[in-house]
Amino acid sequence: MALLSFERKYRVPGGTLIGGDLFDFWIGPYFVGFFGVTAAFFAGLGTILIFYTAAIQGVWNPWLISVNPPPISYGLGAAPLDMGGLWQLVTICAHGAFISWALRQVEICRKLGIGFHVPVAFSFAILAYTTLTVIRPVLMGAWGHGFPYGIWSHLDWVSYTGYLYGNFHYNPAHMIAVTFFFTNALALALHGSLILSAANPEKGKTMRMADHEDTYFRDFIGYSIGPLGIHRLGLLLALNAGFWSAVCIVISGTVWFDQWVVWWDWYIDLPWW
Ligand code: BCL
Ligand code: BCL
Ligand code: BPH
Ligand code: UQ8
Repeated sequence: MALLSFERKYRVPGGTLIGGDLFDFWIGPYFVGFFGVTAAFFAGLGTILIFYTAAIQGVWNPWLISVNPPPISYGLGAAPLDMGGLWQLVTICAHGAFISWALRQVEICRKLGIGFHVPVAFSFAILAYTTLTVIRPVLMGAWGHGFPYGIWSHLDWVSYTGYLYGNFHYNPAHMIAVTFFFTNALALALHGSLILSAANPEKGKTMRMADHEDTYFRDFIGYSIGPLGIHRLGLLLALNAGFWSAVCIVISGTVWFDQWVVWWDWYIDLPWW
């Protein structure tokens, strides 16, 4: 990617969180920064450790490679490398890489003088990951409750963990999270199609702008949320999807131990039926 001439104006020094002008430069299109170096370090080391695990297990089929957490019996202690210790190291590297990634976003925002909305949004994804691999295992007293890092094995973990609480669909926070994911896709389908309908006309026709977009929905359903509003709504839906996902799994096995369908007994027990 060539450096576009107008980009020179935006490639300003400063705005870093740490280390002053250390690593305050670009390589090709990438801003490096202190957190670019730490991100590259943790991502590289974590990836090497995954391949090292594959090597000691002798498994090279990508679908079957799996870095497994320690057995529950190790509790919250450090496990030997081949008994889940590698999973613990990869988990540390993953946190190092993800958090560095978010802080590098913050530095880029500061350089450009824009808001921190993207790193804030990404931190909800990190929160969901941390909930699965640190917060819930710590609350339950063993690293063994984390999910294994493998393409098939992590799906097995989801299925197993779901059935541990009967039908996971009855988890009320899971219901809220699923509803946010579905609504999010609905909103993006409406937004993507509406923008293309106005901003990408046939050859020779003029492009329409926000007033046409507004008018379409006012004509159609009597209300338009507006061009700024739809982006606020999209962000709200996506962050809630991540947040309620974290909630639905952290309460399973910490405050709720039974089948999730039993939780609804309060509803059957209401006095007026
Ligand atoms: Mg999962 C599926 C990664 C947590 C439930 N999951 C997937 C696959 C991909 C993946 C292999 C497609 C995801 C996707 O398109 O996302 N899952 C993944 C990662 C994490 C994770 C990296 C994580 O937290 C670090 N998954 C979880 C937790 C469950 C879970 C434990 C609740 C969220 N996941 C499921 C279910 C399914 C997946 C259920 C599937 O059906 C699907 C699948 O087909 O599995 C086989 C959206 C993101 C993008 C489009 C951006 C691009 C992301 C790419 C594709 C990720 C590649 C990951 C790579 C193989 C991991 C190795 C990294 C290297 C060593 C650097
Ligand atoms: Mg469920 C969870 C939907 C059926 C058991 N389930 C979820 C939620 C979501 C969902 C609400 C996962 C999203 C999430 O957490 O993202 N489930 C869902 C739906 C159905 C469903 C729609 C359905 O039937 C239509 N679930 C079932 C059935 C159960 C069940 C009934 C199994 C039998 N479900 C569970 C269990 C869990 C869920 C158990 C969960 O643990 C999970 C959940 O809520 O987890 C929090 C959050 C996103 C992440 C964790 C990804 C984080 C990404 C990180 C930060 C970055 C990765 C970078 C990557 C490595 C980079 C790659 C390299 C680059 C590409 C170069
Ligand atoms: O850069 C980005 O996007 C281009 C950031 C990102 C984001 C952002 C970014 O800004 C935002 C706002 C979100 N994700 C938001 C969300 C949703 C709502 C909160 C939520 C649904 C979600 N992201 C989910 C997911 C998922 C799912 C559903 O599984 C995945 C796979 C991702 N997001 C992935 C990503 C990346 C494309 C990117 C991002 N979301 C973050 C890239 C990053 O952190 O790069 C630095 C790290 C590396 C290059 C590699 C690290 C390697 C590790 C050390 C080893 C691997 C460990 C891992 C645990 C193994 C897992 C194996 C699996 C098979 C299970
Ligand atoms: C080996 C090497 C690369 C070395 C680099 C040297 C070095 C040390 C650099 C340090 C810095 C560093 C750590 C760089 C790392 C570079 C790497 C490895 C990056 C990996 C990048 C990555 C995680 C890619 C994943 C991409 C992916 C699959 C994304 C998911 C799919 C989606 C959702 C794509 C979105 C499309 C897109 C680009 C959207 C952005 C966008 C938005 C959101 C928008 O709203 C908008 O309109 C206003 C746009 O238009 C302006 C957008 O473009």
